[in-house]
Amino acid sequence: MGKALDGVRILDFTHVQSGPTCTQLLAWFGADVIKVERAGAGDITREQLRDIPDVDSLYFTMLNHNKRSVTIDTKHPEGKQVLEALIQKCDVLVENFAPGALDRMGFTWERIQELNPRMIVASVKGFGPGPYEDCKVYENVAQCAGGAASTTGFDDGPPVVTGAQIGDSGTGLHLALGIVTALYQRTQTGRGQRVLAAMQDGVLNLCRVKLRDQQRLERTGVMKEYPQYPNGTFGEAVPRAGNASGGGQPGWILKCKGWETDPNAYIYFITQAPVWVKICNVIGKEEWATDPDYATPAARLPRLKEIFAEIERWTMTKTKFEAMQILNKYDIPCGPILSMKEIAEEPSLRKTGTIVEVDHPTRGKYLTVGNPIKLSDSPTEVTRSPLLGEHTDEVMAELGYSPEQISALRTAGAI
Ligand code: CAO
Repeated sequence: MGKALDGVRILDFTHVQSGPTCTQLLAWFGADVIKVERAGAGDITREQLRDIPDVDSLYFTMLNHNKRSVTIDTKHPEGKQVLEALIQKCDVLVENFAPGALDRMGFTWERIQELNPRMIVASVKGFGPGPYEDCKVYENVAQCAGGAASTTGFDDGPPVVTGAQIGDSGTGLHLALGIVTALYQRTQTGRGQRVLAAMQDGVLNLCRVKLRDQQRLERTGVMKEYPQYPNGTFGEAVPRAGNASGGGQPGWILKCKGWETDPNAYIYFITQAPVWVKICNVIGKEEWATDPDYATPAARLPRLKEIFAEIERWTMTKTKFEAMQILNKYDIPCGPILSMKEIAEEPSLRKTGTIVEVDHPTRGKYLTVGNPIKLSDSPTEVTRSPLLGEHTDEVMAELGYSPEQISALRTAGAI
């Protein structure tokens, strides 16, 4: 069966996490992704957080599946010529260098246009145009600058970053969408274009509801679904909401049986309005179904702390999975707090290809997260990440270089 992006060639100049997650997705959809790395070293993540000496780290292997690796010194005059040939042959150049690095290599937008007017040039940068545009940025900087950290955590604690890599992998996703959109537009215009996904913008896009709340706060001075209501105070900016969820359907994380020793014996419990009567019955508080202090969502908002404490008395008598089973029977929205160990061992995730076991020549077998986006006509097969420079000769031959020319370029240090 063919793949959605069959025939699309990507010149992959990405490194670390944000860019590689983007090109990995495109590779899973069938694009031929040619990753350009520096000879001898390669993507810095190959050697970061290694768990086996001299073997590509999980950090690298889990972000670079289904790609080919070529090593080119892009600052070497003859290396630049190879790169020019690649630019002429590819559809998309993806990069996430520090600002200005591509220009310093001599590959400005104008130069790339000269070489290939159909080329789409897609970049991740930390910030868009503005006071910080020249800054280097990593994941947590983006989380802080995009509004996630100031709104995450508890009211009485410092700002907190989240384990979900919304700055890196989140921006990679945004960039991938920009690229396929530009490819689609090119089918009509015949022209390439630049695609920019700034990490601050990507994080802010994911924090959209918090900008909503900023404006609500400015208008009303209070947000009744936040844990600060009714006892705490609100300041000028959206506060950290702990584990609270939306206004109509308040939620919180509650202890389950075993919480004293298991750090993940918890459940997320949502007091969804349509099932309020069922919740009252399950936890043995039938009288709350008709008591005017509890019967309506508005009446419950100032009492959420007390209500969740009562529900927790019930959840603490069950394991998170027992509670799930009972609550799901009544369509009460809830979710167990799953540890990474539990997720890694979950058979249903293996079955759907969301967790995949991959074999690697020097590492052996390891687990990875497969393609989270499933296309019915473009199934994903996850193949291992390339060794450094594994495909240099193959790609050079495709560009028309003879074995003698390849060998001369190698001797010159260009590849
Ligand atoms: N041959 C020769 N030189 C190469 C090369 C190759 N194949 N590949 C890269 N280089 C050079 C670049 O040209 C650059 O040189 P100059 O500084 O002389 O122009 C140099 O390697 C380093 O590139 P860099 O500045 O991008 O790398 P860094 O490790 O210093 O910074 C990072 C890393 C991530 C902070 C920076 O790339 C960045 O801000 N990127 C944009 C935002 C981003 O994607 N951040 C997320 C990273 S994931 O957490």
